[in-house]
Amino acid sequence: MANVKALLFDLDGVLVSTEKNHFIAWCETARTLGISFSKEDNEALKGVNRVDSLKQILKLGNKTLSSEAFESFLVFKNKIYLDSISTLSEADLLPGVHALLRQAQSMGVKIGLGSSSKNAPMILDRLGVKRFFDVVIDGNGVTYPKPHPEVFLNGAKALGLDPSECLVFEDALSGVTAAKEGGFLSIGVGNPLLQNVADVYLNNLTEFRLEAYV
Ligand code: B16
Ligand code: MG
Repeated sequence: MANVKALLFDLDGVLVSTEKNHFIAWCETARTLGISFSKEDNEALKGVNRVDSLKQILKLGNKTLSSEAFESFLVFKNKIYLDSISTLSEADLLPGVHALLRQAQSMGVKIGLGSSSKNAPMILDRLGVKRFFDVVIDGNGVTYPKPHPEVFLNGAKALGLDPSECLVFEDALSGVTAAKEGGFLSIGVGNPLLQNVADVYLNNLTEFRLEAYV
């Protein structure tokens, strides 16, 4: 595929390995709720926004909460998550990220973020890579969460591009589904479960050759 004009990146699990921090925070939340929650259960939450993730955990435990309690567990989870990433810095960028952002920028290829996370702006800032992004679409600005394609469609639209001119990098099944539904070429990164699902699979971003797509 040639003629690519933009790269749209997921955040957690693609640019930075914060998926493990989300997992730890959800484990603690589930434990407090008396619900057993495994690594396999967590796989279904990757890329899924905070509200839908808690709904899925409650479903696992066959539990319901009042709207006040639901809200307080969202705050509880986010506090554990934020505490666990308090020392996040540029050193936490995943392999190949910085080099690819620099290369894309120098080649005039646009760069966008398509994340479900409401913490995305703060995390980009802490990683020191905000300056590379031409557009940031995150959990604060979408109506329909992944696997709906809105987050990536909004990114392409903001850049004035067609999905066929953009690549989407994702570590989650929900995100690859969103990319495919939106008409984007999906590049699965760092999650072997995506090997037969994404259009292209990479162990990490050092394996990506931008020259082959522009
Ligand atoms: P927050 P991504 C997603 O980010 C994560 O994959 C998912 O684990 C998390 O629950 C979701 O963001 C919401 O994050 O609680 O920070 O708003 O992978 O789409 O960049
Ligand atoms: Mg992700």
